[in-house]
Amino acid sequence: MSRISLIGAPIDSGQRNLGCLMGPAAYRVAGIDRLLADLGHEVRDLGDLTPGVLPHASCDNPAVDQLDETLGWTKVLRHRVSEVLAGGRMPITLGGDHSLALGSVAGAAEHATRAGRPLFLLWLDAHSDFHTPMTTVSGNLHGTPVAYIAGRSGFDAFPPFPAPIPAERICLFGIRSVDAAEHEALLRYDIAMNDMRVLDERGIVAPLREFLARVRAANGLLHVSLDVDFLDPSIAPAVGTTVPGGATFREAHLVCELLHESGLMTSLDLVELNPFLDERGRTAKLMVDLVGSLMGKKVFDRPTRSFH
Ligand code: EXY
Ligand code: MN
Ligand code: MN
Ligand code: MN
Repeated sequence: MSRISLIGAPIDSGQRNLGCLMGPAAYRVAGIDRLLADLGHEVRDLGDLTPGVLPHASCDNPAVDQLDETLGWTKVLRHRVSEVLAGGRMPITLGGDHSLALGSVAGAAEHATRAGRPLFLLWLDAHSDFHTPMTTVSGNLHGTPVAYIAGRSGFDAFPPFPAPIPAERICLFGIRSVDAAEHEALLRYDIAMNDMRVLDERGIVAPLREFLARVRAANGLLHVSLDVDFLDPSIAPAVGTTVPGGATFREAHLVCELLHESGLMTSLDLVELNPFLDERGRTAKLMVDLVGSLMGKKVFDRPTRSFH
């Protein structure tokens, strides 16, 4: 049984499709709190954050035009995630676009530093999100969090990241869209790049188990950032940045079931849901179904993992 705090983060300043701000409400309508309670977890819904007083910030890249709003949101989210973890609870941040990870992962890193344990990051996404505010062409800051978390320069307007996560503690998983500037930078960082070609050849289990073994060996904390576009658009169309060839329904549930069995996840983001982009909330319901697998829902509760 986990003690879970739901944090609504209706952030949409990291990209330009209107609709992510409805994400937290969609997860609640899809019954995320009831699902978790039915699994025996103790759940508190902390409601939705507000961005606070917006700083007057700018950067030299004219394409970036929502820096102040994003800064406002990520500062309050960083503090909330850090204090939830300090209280011994698991924060599940309901997004909102992926720029929220500029705050949520920073909050998890603050806690990891306080706890004296290394923080690991599992990034389930079609995109590497490895731009800086200076390299992004779109100006959409949702394409930058991994760069900030890994300690790349170019985030002068943001608070210093508590302790940049070394490349060997970051696992990108499901990647199938990398811009030229990201590609050039990623070749200089030894980040585990489990793009879809790797997953096609090796499958889901081996790469994920290898990463989880490293987390366990280091007595690490694990932050999981789940972008809706990790999933194949045919099963999860309600996201503004779909890329064909994503994780299938079963692959996604297998990732979540393996994470649950590992017992290693300490914080979670659900990001990029845009309920305006599908009908009858089917993507929101799928994401909540995946949270069920992440938090212990089983078809058949085997006494052990031996199923070979
Ligand atoms: N790499 C492209 C850009 O920077 O605009 C697309 C980024 C999409 C990011 C979404 C959250 O994963
Ligand atoms: Mn906006
Ligand atoms: Mn993303
Ligand atoms: Mn993405």
